[in-house]
Amino acid sequence: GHKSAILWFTGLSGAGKSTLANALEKKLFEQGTRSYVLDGDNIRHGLNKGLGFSEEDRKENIRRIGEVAKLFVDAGTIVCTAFISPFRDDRRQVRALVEEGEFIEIYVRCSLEECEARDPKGLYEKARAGEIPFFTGISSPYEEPEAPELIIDSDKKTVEQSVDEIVDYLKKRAII
Ligand code: GGZ
Repeated sequence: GHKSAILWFTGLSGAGKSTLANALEKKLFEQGTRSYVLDGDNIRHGLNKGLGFSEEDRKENIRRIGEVAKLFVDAGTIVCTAFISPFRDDRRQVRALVEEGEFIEIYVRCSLEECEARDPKGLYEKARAGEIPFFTGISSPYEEPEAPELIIDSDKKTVEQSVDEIVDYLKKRAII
């Protein structure tokens, strides 16, 4: 058995949130623990279709994701969420939706320089050219977590090492 929890990945575009969340889901599955990943692919194209990237829309994006994540916790599952979630206050509000210890904030830390160098979708280049307004890190803020449960330096560790670190944490906290 396992406890339910929200593993809330936060960080810049290109920091590796989705990659880590999906690799973690796979690792947990291999160990016999079912989890589920919420990310842009299944949320921004569905439930939150129509929301953009203004401060107001991001706030609403995160609020809805928080409510959905809470439902997963109610259902007894582990849910991994992979969204930039740039505002401290929005993350704090999600934390407050669940019991103490059920919200695990994982800061996927990566310098803007490295994210820009990776630029897997060419979005930073477009943002620099002024083609994408309100781009996080360029023309919209990212508020770093002040007291995340975990910090993963994705520019210094492999995906495998990072996943192992998260799994160790979950064991230490008796979630899995
Ligand atoms: C940041 C943007 C923007 C702007 C489109 N700013 O690397 P990606 O492509 O796949 O991930 C980014 C994703 C961010 O959506 P989130 O729902 O995680 O953002 S938030 O939590 O702030 O609501 C990026 C793409 O969408 N994208 N425009 N202006 N990222």
